[in-house]
Amino acid sequence: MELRRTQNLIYQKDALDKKNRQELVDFLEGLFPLWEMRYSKSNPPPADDQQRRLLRPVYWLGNWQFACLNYYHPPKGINHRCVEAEPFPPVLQNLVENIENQVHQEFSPRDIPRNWHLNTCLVNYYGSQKMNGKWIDMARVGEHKDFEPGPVASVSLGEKALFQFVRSQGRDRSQKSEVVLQQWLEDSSLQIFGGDKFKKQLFHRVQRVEDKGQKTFKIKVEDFQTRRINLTFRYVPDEHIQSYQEFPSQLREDIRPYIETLAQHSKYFQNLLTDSTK
Ligand SMILES: O=C(O)CCC(=O)C(=O)O
Repeated sequence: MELRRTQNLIYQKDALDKKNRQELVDFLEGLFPLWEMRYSKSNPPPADDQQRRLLRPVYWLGNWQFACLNYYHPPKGINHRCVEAEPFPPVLQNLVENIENQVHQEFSPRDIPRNWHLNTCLVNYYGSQKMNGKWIDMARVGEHKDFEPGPVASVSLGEKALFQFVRSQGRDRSQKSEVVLQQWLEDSSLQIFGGDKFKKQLFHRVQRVEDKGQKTFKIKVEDFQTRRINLTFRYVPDEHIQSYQEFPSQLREDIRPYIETLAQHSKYFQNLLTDSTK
């Protein structure tokens, strides 16, 4: 098994064996991802942006960070951002346990927050969307940081993606960000990054996803062809994950249509709606 390490960055090719990969794909193909809008009634777009759909469908496990509530961003953005969601299925529990062990072996304790454990998973679906009869490639993610504390682990399936750590030029769009390090993330690979450099100083992005036409997934999103799935595992302090019922009524109203859509296929979200009407 090929393993590449620099300080606070691990890349492991073939981290999933065939059986685990297939189990994971079966699980993912059974999900019904959401295509979320960035803003909502109580969180309208700022002056320099407009209401828009995210570039890709997503699914969250552990807790759901709806884009329209803004993502988890300590120290200020910790309340009413993370809605308790479905637990990790067994196929992910084993994987997560292995990753957590690896982090404790390979990372310095100063880069692992107290109580750190991977309790949040964002599943990103990369591919093309059919618009006015034409397939448009949407397979990328702009530069950003993940603000959940501690190391983040990322598992990739499908076509390989060019992942880059960049030094950002901020809001000055005339200047290109400087690529500091890049890595092709291959099918069944695992990447783990943490520490100040990779989490706090540099941004990261997915510049493009190969389109060799071989690897596609049966994902239940209309007019969307998925050729790559990425799972990023993160840690949100448990006390910042709140149940839907604990959210203020305006925020519940903003996300209720999403919860209702999820409830069409998920027992967990069906029960959540039943409980919230009691
Ligand atoms: O798809 C990837 O490899 C990266 C995803 C990512 O940057 C994120 O979920 O924050």
